[in-house]
Amino acid sequence: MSVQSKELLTVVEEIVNHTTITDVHTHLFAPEFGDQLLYGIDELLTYHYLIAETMRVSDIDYDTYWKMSRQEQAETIWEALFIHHTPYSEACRGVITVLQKLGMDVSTRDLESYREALGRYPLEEYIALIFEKANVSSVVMTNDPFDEQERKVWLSQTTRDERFHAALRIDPLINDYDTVYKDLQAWGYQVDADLTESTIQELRRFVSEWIERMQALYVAVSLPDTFVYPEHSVRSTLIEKVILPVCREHQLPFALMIGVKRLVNESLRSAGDSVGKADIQAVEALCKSFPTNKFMVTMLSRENQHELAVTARKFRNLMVFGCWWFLNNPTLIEEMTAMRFELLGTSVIPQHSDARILDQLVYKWSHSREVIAKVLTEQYERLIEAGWNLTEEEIRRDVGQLFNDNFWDFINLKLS
Ligand code: REL
Ligand code: ZN
Repeated sequence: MSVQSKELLTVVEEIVNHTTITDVHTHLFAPEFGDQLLYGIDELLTYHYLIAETMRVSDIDYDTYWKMSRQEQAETIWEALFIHHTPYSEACRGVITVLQKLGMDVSTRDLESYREALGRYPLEEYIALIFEKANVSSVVMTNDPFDEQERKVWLSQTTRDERFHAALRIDPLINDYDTVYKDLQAWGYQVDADLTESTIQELRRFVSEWIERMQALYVAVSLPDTFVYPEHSVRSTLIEKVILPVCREHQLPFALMIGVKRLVNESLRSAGDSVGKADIQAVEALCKSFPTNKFMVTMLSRENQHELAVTARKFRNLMVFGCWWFLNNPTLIEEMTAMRFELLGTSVIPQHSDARILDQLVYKWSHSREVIAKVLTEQYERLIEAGWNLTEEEIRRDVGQLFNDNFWDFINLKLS
């Protein structure tokens, strides 16, 4: 049955809210990874986005903050951002949305009562509750084989919670080879500082073994705003000679997250990264030179978004995903999503959560769903005005593609 203009928003919202999501990029961990899985109110409040915001409104010095226990840090942030100021920034509102959706009375502003109420859940129950409230069916983790704590789990663990997929993250290899080749040597790979033919072979073996061990869905890296390709550099050689051949062999996408300026303020630690506009030609050159490789790309600068969407029109091996980090704000999600829908139709992965704390799945997705439903409704409205008959099944199909199928189809796509 065709959907009429006046009921459109309600129908789209209903479908958008009830379609379960595959979250293609998070920093969450399966329960097998122990305390690497962060959750609960103290973690929520000490999210690095909120640390940066606290430092703007408080005169606490950095060292004092970092020396505090996690609970004290959370209390400092709660006082600064939620009691002495109004928490309407996106990251602050996120905490309120989580508390509200978990049934807390946010009008009391009583942190201790939230701590007690949420702390009562056994972990397994809490994970199930958060996945249900967020209506997320599975998430992709960010898995770093160079991280000692994580590595140990991978080397000893054989089973994994099925809701958590793996992505092999190789930032240290690509961005810091001069340091990490020594780790690789210690782990039994015959590699040198120079990228000789035998070193290349060994590096391929390393990447391949970790893809298999993790059953990774894709290989990923974050790159600075200064990233260029091709160039005479270790990074370029590693991408061309190691990463892309292995990705081809396993038919996995290579995900590039471009535009981060790491640690512009070191005192802020994890909150100290910033953004810069990158050169789209690197993406164009990769997609063009390696037509049988698949690339998932997100860029951090707002200024890169239009050219990225245009580049995806030119290359079927490019899948644009998410509104990353500083772009994950309603105004920017709306602008970017509308532009992507207009340029790419349904062939985009509009969002990922980037959740670092389990509970964040609830707010990141409820906030994004609201904006995506609005933008989608506007697209449909224009079509209906042009005389197009739209059915509920078609809306369901589209939302299914945006929230799940586009990702899974791209993972399974074989380009030869
Ligand atoms: O995957 C990344 O590199 C980034 O998303 C993270 O490093 C960043 O800290 C994250 O929390 C942003 O949302
Ligand atoms: Zn991330």
